Amino acid sequence: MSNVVVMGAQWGDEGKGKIVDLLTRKCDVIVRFQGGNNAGHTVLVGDKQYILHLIPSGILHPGKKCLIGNGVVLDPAVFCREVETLRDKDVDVSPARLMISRKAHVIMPYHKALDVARECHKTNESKIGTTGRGIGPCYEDKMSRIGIRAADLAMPELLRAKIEAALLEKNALLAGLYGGEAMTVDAVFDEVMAVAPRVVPHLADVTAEIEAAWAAGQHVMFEGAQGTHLDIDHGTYPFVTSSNTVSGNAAAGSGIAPTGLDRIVAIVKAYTTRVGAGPFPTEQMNEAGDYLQQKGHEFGATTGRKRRCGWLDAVVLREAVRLNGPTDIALTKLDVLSGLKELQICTAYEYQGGTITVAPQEQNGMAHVTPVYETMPGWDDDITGCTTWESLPAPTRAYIARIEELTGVRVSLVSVGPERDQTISRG
Ligand code: 2SA
Ligand code: GDP
Ligand code: MG
Repeated sequence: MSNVVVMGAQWGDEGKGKIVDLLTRKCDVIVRFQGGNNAGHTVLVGDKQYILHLIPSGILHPGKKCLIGNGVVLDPAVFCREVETLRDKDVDVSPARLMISRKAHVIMPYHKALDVARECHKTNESKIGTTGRGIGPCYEDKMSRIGIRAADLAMPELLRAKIEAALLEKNALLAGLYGGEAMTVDAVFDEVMAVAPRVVPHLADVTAEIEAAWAAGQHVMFEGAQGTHLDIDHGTYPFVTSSNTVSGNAAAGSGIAPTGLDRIVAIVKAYTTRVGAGPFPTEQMNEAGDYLQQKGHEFGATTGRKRRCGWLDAVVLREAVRLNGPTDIALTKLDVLSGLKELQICTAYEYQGGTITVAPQEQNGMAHVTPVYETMPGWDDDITGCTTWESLPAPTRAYIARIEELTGVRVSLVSVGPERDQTISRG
């Protein structure tokens, strides 16, 4: 393996954390390239569970370097808390192995307040169900060219001036439009400066770090967050997150050329989940959905919200294949399907009087499709102990083969449980 991108093919929570952790063994450097602490990547190591929100999951492997790229939005207080939690568990989080791009944008207190205020003031139908972590408002400021970048944390005068300029607008919204409390420059400045000295030693030139790794013959992994259908351009807009989650952003979001990306692994959950609002054609608000939710322990890793659950959607997957160009698929949570008599796979949508096999492009088009299903036999066997392809029940292998047919992509990894060794590699 050379340089690999790991990205979610559905609406996030496909099990990226586990697969990144697994593939990290063959890599030397792990880079986060988009999103922020809205992400929740769960990794189980023995009896210890780690949920990483901001720091690349590779941090759990001693000696590997972890980089937070320019495409990430960084909440400095959350960064410090996550560093401390990891340090308490004896993980090395020194600046020598954990670095932040100077160009990454900083989530400020007013971003979080705005995120929450906006959601509160929306009608029920238009609420996005954000994580409330300030992600959208921070990316807005980046695009409006008034954002605060990580490098500014080492330049208090510039930081203060930028806060002053930003608050002119933010207070008009927070206090004026939404009727909340105005924020003072002093309070915001002091809050950020209280943690800045712990962040500044981690600032680095991420491009240079990756170049140095390559010059030394090392391999780099790019760890995606959220999923393809939450992408700001290609997802179910406006019910999306505020960054590009597709594989192409691994290059722009970490400051390298796209020619540096060799392998692209799409993480596919064996069924579909979504957390937050927005269309979800194969959602099952019935016994089957409850079964998946409970057996799969489908709760948000950041907010604890119950995840919505439904059948596998091959239209969603084909769209992900178009947008990401995966070389192979890692199929996760197959064990959760054990015990279901029959499995449904959505192979197409009925939409506007016709049948389509890729996602509609109109706003909220996905809310108006009717899934076309095919039925496959389920299996009763507990597969959590299977370690080889041959030991999987025949209906399980048939389900995987059908996914390969419907997507045109090879399933190279099969995950049958949350643990590192509950994975079947097909080479
Ligand atoms: P935001 O906060 O602006 O990014 O929210 C916009 C939409 O993106 C969804 N979103 C997510 N969906 C799945 N998983 C995410 N991470 C957490 C997890 C979520 C959690 O690992 O479980 O704990 O709730 C994630 N982050 C953002 C979000 O639900 C909105 O639909
Ligand atoms: P991510 O955001 O894509 O990293 O996924 P999350 O960590 O938010 O959610 C995936 C959950 O599924 C985590 O609790 C994982 O420990 C768990 N998990 C991952 N792979 C498997 C699997 O194959 N089987 C089961 N049962 N759980 C898994
Ligand atoms: Mg998650």
